Amino acid sequence: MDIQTLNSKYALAGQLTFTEGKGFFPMAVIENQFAKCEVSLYGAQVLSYQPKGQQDLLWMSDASMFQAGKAIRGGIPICFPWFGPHETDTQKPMHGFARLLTWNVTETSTLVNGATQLKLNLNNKPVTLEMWPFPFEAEVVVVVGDTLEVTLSYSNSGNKTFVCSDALHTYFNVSDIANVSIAGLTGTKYFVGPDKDKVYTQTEQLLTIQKEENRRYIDHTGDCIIEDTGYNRKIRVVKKGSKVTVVWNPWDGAKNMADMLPDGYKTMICVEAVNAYNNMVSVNPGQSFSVSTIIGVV
Ligand code: TA6
Repeated sequence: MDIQTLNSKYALAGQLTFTEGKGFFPMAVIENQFAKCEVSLYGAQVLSYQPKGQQDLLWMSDASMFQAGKAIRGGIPICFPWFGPHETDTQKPMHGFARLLTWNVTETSTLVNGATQLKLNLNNKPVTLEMWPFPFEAEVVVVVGDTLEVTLSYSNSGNKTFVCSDALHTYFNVSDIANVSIAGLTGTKYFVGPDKDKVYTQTEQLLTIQKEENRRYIDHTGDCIIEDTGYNRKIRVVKKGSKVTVVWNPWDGAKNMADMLPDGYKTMICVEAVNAYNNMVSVNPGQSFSVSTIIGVV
């Protein structure tokens, strides 16, 4: 659908319009009494969420590519129907295909509390069936209020059970990684990177980042608080329907990434709502599953 048609069907006067974003990707721009937010239809990816009077809560790489077939580096990438590399075929795209396809707008509305809601949808098509042989219907619902709530739901529209993994791979914008600590993970078991065999338990009350971190906290459903003394704020990260939390900062590894500046790691931290590993999601025909992340300044 072109921008003009999107606006004529789904714009909300004074709150939501569609425009052409970077890479010519159609984008919803939402601005209401609470915040400004941009959502790319490519990947159903929230790119920015800036509550009034705040720095953006979300980080976007200055070197991100906005190019069909490549993932956008920043905001909230949607990982589905697998998280990380594909289990048996590493030729298939990292983190699934949901972040590499353009989603359709199905509904926009203003909620009773004044928040703005946008619904996007992606169904199976030949290109998805080639990579993953299951009929599905997926929806992303973005609610922009004094918090940002992003929900990914998917249902099985075929006749065989599928097992998948997912993530809301949120990149948070921070003043400097040296000013950041993360609470809410104490006592939780985690492994590092893909090495599932060595399991550690976090003993520290606060996680600080002083090197590359790629921790996968298992059986973790609670909130995290990201404290940033530079921006003088705490961000609460709430999840629903997610049993794994991933904390990632590539540190020096940013140098080897085509879509991140070498010092890009200094102003970001990923705290992700994930289902994977010992918490894969199994969806029977006709059934559905949802995962949400809710972020806001406390
Ligand atoms: O969620 C952390 C992670 O799985 C890391 O291992 C890291 O590779 C990252 O995601 C980014 O993946 P991407 O495909 O976006 O480069």
